[in-house]
Amino acid sequence: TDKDGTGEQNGYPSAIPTEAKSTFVPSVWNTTLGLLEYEGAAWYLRKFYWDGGNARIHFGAVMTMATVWVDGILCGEHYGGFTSFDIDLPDLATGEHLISVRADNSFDGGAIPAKMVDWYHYGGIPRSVELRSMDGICVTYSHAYYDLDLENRTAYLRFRIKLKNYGEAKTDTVSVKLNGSPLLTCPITLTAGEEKEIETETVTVSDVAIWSPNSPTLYTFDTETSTDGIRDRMGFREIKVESGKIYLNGETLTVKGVCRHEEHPDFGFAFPPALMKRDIDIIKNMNANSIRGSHYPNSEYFVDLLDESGMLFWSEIPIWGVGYTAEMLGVPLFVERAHRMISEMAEQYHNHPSIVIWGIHNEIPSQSENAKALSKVLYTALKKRADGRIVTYACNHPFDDICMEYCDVICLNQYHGWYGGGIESWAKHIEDFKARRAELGMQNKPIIYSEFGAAAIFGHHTFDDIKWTEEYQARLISHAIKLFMEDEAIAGCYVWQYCDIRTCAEMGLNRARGFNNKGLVNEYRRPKMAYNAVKTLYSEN
Ligand code: ADA
Repeated sequence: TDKDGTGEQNGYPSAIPTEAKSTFVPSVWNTTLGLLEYEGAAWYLRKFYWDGGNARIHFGAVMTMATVWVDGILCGEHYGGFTSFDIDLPDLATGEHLISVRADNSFDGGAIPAKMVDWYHYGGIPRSVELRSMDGICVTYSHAYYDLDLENRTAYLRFRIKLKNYGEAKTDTVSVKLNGSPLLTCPITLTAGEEKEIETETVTVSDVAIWSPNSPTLYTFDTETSTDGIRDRMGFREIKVESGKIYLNGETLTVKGVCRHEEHPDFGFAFPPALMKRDIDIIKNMNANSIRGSHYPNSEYFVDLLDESGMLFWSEIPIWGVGYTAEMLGVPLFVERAHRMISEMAEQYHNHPSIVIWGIHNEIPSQSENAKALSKVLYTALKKRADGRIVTYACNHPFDDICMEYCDVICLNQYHGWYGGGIESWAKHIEDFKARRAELGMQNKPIIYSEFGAAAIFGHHTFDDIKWTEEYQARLISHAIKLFMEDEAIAGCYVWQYCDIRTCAEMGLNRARGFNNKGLVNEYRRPKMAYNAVKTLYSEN
């Protein structure tokens, strides 16, 4: 650790200090005994052997600002804790090298997330790091785009492929195979060191198997040059919003969802794969069909599992609004980072069929002009990608929000019966908001309740049905779900939240145990009464 920021002067970029302790990557430092509350910078150093030639280091995620040195030379930096990034090391000599990474989770004036959030600021390297050998023209990504003729089960498929030439000027061919069969080839010429994105021709694929929650068929595709290649997966599905409804593959979709933090008290954000699978099983067992990845891009491994299990996913960036004033939303560094985070997320997760919604922010002061300008920038950037996904944000003050032109579906976070009003105030709120939507002339935008819920301490029961008991939580959530499910204007909901999570000190004393206790299961995945109540309601509707 480097509390006073002297690591660089102390020579950490170029030598493993004698006081260094060994640790494990991927992990967060907070789960190391004695470091639970540590915030700031920490250094990760490791020697590695290299056979010579161009190298690329791929980081799955580093919280939040990463600075990377190799053999004492600064090689690159990256801001943003939940997306992957690469650092190139051209012509790295044969022999032993030292990589040194400073991971810093402190906050500056443009921080995303802000210091004030309702989760824990874990630090470290929570996703894996890989060393790759790069030769000739290499494939950075290959993104599948398609139009679907659902009736005839025909797809019109093309690819946008990003290439980088690690060698001298070269002419080559890039080819794509779908499920092992040749699909297309495309001649390419790149100058020395050139990086470019190409777009292939469109190919007709007949008899496609459609990806859906009940039948999540995935296709594997290989994108190859003569010296490199990547294998990825995709699924053919269509999500669209029309006349106030959401349609998945031509059928009306009712979202039966749950918000989930990718967090566990013993692992933080370095979430174990087997537990990811278990979470999906627990959520499927509840008859839910969708997860909101609140409040940041989840591990790509998790999204792979969602693709395989047919679970629909909402992926968002960590702009958690209560931490920002309207003024802060206009700070150029903040806006630039937000834009970059949206682009990195959309690029990294492009091929995952489970992702049907992009979220641009959560509970920002959306009654302000700065919020409107930010929403416009982020919404437009995602729409320009034309990947067919729904773009939205979660709003907590729907009656004075001025950003709703920049969403495809109106998503509301509401806590009637918990923070304000009684459980019975839900019905009035819903009617009032529908009137507001009509006033705005936005009846063509369906409504989703993207958060609602109540805290319950696991195992806390009383004869009286009062706040903090499992009974009260189950009653409130059931009441709200019943209202949502019988209302034509409402396309579904996401219960806040799947599991109890550790939260940060800034949330103060209204977070019992230092946890947000609104989970349907506790932090060790033990079900509360509300879990079974939601399971019943989600099976009926
Ligand atoms: C907000 C927020 C969540 C959580 C929730 C709550 O809507 O988006 O992250 O903090 O409230 O529990 O109050």
